[in-house]
Amino acid sequence: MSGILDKFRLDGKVAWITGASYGLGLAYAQAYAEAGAKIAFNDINQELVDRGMAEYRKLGIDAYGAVCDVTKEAEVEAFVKTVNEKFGSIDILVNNAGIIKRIPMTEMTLEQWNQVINVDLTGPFICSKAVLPGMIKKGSGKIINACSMMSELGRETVSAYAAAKGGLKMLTKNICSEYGQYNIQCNAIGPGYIATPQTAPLREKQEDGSMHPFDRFIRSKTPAQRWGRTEDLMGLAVFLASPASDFINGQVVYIDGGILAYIGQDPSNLDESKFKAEEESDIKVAD
Ligand code: NAP
Ligand code: GCO
Repeated sequence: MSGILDKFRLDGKVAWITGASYGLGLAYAQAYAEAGAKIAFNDINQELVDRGMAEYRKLGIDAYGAVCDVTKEAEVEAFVKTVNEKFGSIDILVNNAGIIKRIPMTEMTLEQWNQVINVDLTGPFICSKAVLPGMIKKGSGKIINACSMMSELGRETVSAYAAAKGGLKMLTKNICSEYGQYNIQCNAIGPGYIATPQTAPLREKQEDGSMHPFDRFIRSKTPAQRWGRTEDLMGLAVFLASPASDFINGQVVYIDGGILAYIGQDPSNLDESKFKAEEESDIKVAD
């Protein structure tokens, strides 16, 4: 007789995590593989795919990886066709690929704005559109979008990213609304501030060795007074990809250490001696 933990298994499922050579995407893929899924991932260039493949091999995961730009519909369709041929139709899509540009809006060019919107919002549209027909035919599917604190809050210099992540929250609700009738669930993970290469500039030590002001700020806004780690997100990623969440749809599940619930404290009250350096969670190809 199967027990409740079997509902969290992904045996026999095919999972595609976009932009998963490192960072949160690699963590999601590792968790899915441990839960029994076959893993497919893409990234923006061959160097990243090769580094990602090396990481997956180190983890004992026989992943399929290829270069695919999520903003290019033809590349996405070709990637999905290959995965379908290799593993069968895709059961789980994680729209993880993302970029951010931290530029004051008055200084941001239209090209920079469009770059962020294209990857962070249009990319998930293109990738979801590519996998939905297979999910409809199969009578089940899971689409998980990478939302953010910026799906709910603004902050200086991230106008394009916040607009994209806010839009992604509504795309999540719309895919739920349109395809829930086919037993397809579309939800989103809303990470707080997680120690990955994407947030490394916000944690870099100052020249005098002191904490980055933003590091201190985020710790003062987080009840746990720490940055999230990629492993903090793995359980939620498996839950949202598994039968255990079949009646959850259209939700953004925030995994932020309490940021959205907490007004925060005066950063100067923090006892810096308590903090150990946040380890980078994964590889990052040099820019
Ligand atoms: P990240 O630096 O945002 O990496 C995402 C991956 O996607 C990178 O490998 C990136 O390649 C790749 N990518 C970029 N553009 C692409 C494209 N057009 N097609 C395919 N792949 C592309 O990593 P992360 O911090 O692990 O974040 C993962 C996701 O979670 C992102 O959507 C991010 O916005 C979101 N998120 C992150 C945090 C956090 O605190 N880290 C919090 C909330 C939400 P490059 O290395 O060349 O850019
Ligand atoms: C920033 C950060 C954030 C995080 C994440 C928070 O510059 O504010 O990069 O945007 O990446 O999205 O949830």
